[in-house]
Amino acid sequence: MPDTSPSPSVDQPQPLDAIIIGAGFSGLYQLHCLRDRLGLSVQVLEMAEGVGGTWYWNRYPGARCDSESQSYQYYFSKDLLENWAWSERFPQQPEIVEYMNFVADRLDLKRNVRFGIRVTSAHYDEAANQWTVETDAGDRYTAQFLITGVGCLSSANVPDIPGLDSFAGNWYHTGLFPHEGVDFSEKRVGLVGTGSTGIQSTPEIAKTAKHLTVFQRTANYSIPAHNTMLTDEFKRYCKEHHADIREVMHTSPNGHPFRIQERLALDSSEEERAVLYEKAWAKGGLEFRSVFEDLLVNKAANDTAADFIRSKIRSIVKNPDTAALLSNIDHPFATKRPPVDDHYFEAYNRDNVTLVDVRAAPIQHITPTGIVTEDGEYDLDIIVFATGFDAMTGTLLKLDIHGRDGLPLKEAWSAGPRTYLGLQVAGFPNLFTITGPGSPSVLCNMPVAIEQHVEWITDCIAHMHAQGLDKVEAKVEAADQWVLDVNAAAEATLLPQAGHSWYLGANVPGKPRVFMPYAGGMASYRKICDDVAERGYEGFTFSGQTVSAS
Ligand code: NA7
Repeated sequence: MPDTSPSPSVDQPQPLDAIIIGAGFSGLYQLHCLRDRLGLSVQVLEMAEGVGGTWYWNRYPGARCDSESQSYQYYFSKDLLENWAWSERFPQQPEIVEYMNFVADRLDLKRNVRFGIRVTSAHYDEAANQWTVETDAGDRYTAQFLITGVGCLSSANVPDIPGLDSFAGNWYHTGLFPHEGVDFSEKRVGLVGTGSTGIQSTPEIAKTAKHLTVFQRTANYSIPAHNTMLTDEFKRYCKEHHADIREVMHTSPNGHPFRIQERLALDSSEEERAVLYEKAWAKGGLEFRSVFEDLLVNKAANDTAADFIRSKIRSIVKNPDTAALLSNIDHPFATKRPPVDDHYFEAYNRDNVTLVDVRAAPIQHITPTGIVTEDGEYDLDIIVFATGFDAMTGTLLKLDIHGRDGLPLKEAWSAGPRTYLGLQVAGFPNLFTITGPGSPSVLCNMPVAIEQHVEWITDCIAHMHAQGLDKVEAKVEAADQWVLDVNAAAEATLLPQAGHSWYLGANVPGKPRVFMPYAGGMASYRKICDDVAERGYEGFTFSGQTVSAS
């Protein structure tokens, strides 16, 4: 629903305490914390016509969250927890947007959000200790603090394929899908991409399309979701056990509501492993990863899970050539974001679905009538690009942020993102980046990562007010060390072995190859942030003075 609440006029006269960019999970909670807990003046600027962030835009067929619904919500408010109940095990996109509206309305947040406005630049003025933000509506806001809540997967990556402009049919990117939906009936549809999104869309599009051709560059693991409607009993359980569920999420490395089993894959016999994997497969969801604790650190352990999934693919897909193509996976399990599906592999048993290997025969160009690979042309009426995002840094860089002395963020990050704790960038005082690169973010169940960041930022600003401080900035040496820590955390896992993953920025031509999220685990990361604060915000400089003990 478009919001019609009053917003400041062009060139808002009084500087605000804070400007927040984005009205998704991050921006809404940050607004609530700063406005309602600290009593600050805050304006949220949001490009969309409603709340929801990533979920506002990602309306593609089959769009559904991979986190279990009871964990995909705010936990800071008993009132919110008690007055909301999810209907399905894995919530669909419309229900998530409904939830975001429920929160925004219950906390009366929309009156401080200006919708339908895009930030075009942000400049820090050292003398005034102020951020000036300009928008595509030609107006300007100033504030002491600038906080980005722009999401990690919000900058659509449309591949630069020659001839796309000439395509006579319609084409769409899943991250910018039309709100009115797309009618695939009687249409020959081409779907490019087999990440989480392509894997969710395939069975849905196949249901109505005349023919669906899936263009696969990299085969992918996927675990069945076994999605289901939630029983009243389960809903009641969730309401009565908030604290227990939160405790599990807060102590697990990925912020999910299940514990990683404390056992090593190779300590079990082949038969024992098979039983455990079967059980986990039957349960479904991301919990599959928790069967053994060493799947992401020991390649031999990982191979056991990878082989199990490959054998499942071969047992599901009837055409042996298609099965071979789908199970020819070139990276260890879960080193790329592991998708969760609703009968993805089964979709290839339909007569109207074909898989095309664009690793062996790459896409060459697009004509008015279809996609041409080295093997020939595929006639299409519609193309859907499920080709992912310029993840983690894409949207931040598009904001055209300039720090001290006009330093563009693009320049500060020319060799890859450099942050301290994923929260701040040296040279950009009073700028906070919620779930920024260098924080666990996409390796964690997002609401858990978001709540932790928002609360840490709120505490930091409260601390500044209490101490009469007006400026906070990450120290260069603290950021340098954190970049090393982020690299070391990734190197301690198998994650960098998926050389083409978006965690590394490898999906966007020309993007520096740097492992961006912090892979040391959410629980450890939370402790690091808490310790930093406890030691007087070690590694940060306040009001030009070094408060740090280091
Ligand atoms: P992903 O995970 O980045 O997947 C994108 C897919 O698109 C992946 O299979 C890519 O192959 C493929 N791709 C990208 N560009 C091309 C070109 N030019 N030609 C052929 N194939 C291409 O994005 P998703 O939207 O699926 O998921 C993003 C996250 O959203 C997901 O992890 C969840 O957290 C939610 P590649 O693997 O690069 O060879």
